[in-house]
Amino acid sequence: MTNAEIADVFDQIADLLEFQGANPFRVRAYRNAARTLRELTESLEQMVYNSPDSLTQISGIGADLAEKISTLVKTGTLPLLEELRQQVPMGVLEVMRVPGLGPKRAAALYRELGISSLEQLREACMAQKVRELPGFGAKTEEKILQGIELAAEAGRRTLWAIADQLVQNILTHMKQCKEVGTIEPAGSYRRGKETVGDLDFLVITRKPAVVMDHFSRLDGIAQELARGDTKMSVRLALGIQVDVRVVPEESFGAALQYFTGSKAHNVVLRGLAKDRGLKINEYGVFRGERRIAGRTEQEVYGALDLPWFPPELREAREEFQWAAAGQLPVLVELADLKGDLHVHSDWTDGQNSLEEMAEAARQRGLQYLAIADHSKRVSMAHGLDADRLRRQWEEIDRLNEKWKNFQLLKSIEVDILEKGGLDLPDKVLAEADWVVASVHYGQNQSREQITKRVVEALSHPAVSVFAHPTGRLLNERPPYAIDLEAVLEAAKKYGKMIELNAHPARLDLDDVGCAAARKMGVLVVISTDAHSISGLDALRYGVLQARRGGLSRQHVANTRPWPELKRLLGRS
Ligand code: DGT
Ligand code: CA
Ligand code: CA
Ligand code: ZN
Repeated sequence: MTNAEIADVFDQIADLLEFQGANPFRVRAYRNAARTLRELTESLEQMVYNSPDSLTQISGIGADLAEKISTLVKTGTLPLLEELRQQVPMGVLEVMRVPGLGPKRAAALYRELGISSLEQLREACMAQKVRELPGFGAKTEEKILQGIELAAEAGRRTLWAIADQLVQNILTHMKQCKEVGTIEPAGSYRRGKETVGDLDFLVITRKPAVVMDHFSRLDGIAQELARGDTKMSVRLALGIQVDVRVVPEESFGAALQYFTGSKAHNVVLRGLAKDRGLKINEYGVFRGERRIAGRTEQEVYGALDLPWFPPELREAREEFQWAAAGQLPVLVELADLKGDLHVHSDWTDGQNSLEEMAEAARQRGLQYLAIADHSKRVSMAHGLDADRLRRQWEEIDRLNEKWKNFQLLKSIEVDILEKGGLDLPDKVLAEADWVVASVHYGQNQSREQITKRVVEALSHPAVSVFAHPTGRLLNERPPYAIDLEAVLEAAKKYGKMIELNAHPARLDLDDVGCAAARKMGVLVVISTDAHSISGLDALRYGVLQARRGGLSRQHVANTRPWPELKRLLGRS
């Protein structure tokens, strides 16, 4: 059991106790314990087996909680948890997790309206019964409905990074079958969309039945949904559906084009074909009965006098205008990136030392790395005050003597405070190479309020970039109410940059935001926000998103060597 899993159990106990109206001090003890355990660097499991006495030395963990941690590690569950689960209807846990609710409000909904499932909650909102409860109101009711929508959707779409692992597994499995000639993933996965609904594969084979039999032996299939002569669909245990289609070799390009989509892109394409008296479908491009293209995507697009479009651009946004002008952009690539400008270390909530992070970045071919640990306001992460920050910078100076073609940058992820203003004195910020500003608190402020404090932060001379600009967490948290256009305008005005946070659950800016920055002339910085060495590998997800936004290397700040980037910041 990982520390995070143990912390989750304690959080769940706190939720369930609070739902029951238990003593608030008892509730808080579990919540605080969960937070402490989540931040602990040593493994609880190892402590339980190697030095159980040391558990009580963790702050906030007394004999009782230590005992519970041991039981959890050894048995995988707790009598208390099982007991609470018996007492509280299962669906209530889901109701609690709807944004804007929580245990207390879930309890009121249960007590007053008998609501113990998302479906019942939705019905009660639709019937406008929820707004009548004390402390709820029409606006809350509306918010709850949106929250249910989000919670329902959360189960439906898979993060691209997870889909990618599945795709690689499936490809490896399928290539073990010698009857599989060619196999390619299509759909939203191929377009690099940040979440995918289902996976679509196309196969060329002379023996479809053999290929489908082989596919049905893939590990992790929960259910076979459908099987015909040329198409098979299954549901994986993880919940995602996978479609495999067998297509003839002479139509492969047309099928790949068609099933890559997007639907909107294909609609425009069909219109363009029609204008020329042609017909396009998954079998090819036809003049009358005669197929004039279909074997490759190049051939299919070529038959319509169009260039081959990188799949990331196929959303019917700007790609057809670019093609008409003969100016398809050359999109940014992973190899273009020369540095990562937002990572954390074990000075705050990261897992690796400065040196470990630096060596890992060097191994990945980067020339610079900005250590942007949290500032003090983010107390949960042991954020840095001016003294600790300066000590970190001294260590960075020492480390930098080691390397010739690599540099650690002195940086900070400074919090934009709820009331406006930055979390560290101007004097300290002025000494940094690179200042990342971000919002962690007051995320629920009104559009005016949150936009104002971000615009103000961008006007600060020391700030370099605004990080994870909308705060969204895919499947978990919607964007802040922020006015992105106003933020981009401010960035433009003050010569600041905007981050595309490459964490697979953030990808914030999204593709549309990236395109907006490009059109406004604001440079985008692709950074990982890595909290460990492996987090550095997320750069590629960011690159995919940037490409979806139509960004070329010149639109991305960290394709430049550091000295050049520094000149752009006016900090030479
Ligand atoms: P997803 O799976 O929801 O993330 O999105 P996609 O884009 O992968 O959509 P999906 O799996 O329904 O279909 C894959 C592609 O096949 C889609 O992008 C376009 C094409 N396609 C599927 N059904 C239709 C359709 O009814 N009309 C048109 N024009 N294209 C379709
Ligand atoms: Ca799909
Ligand atoms: Ca599909
Ligand atoms: Zn960060």
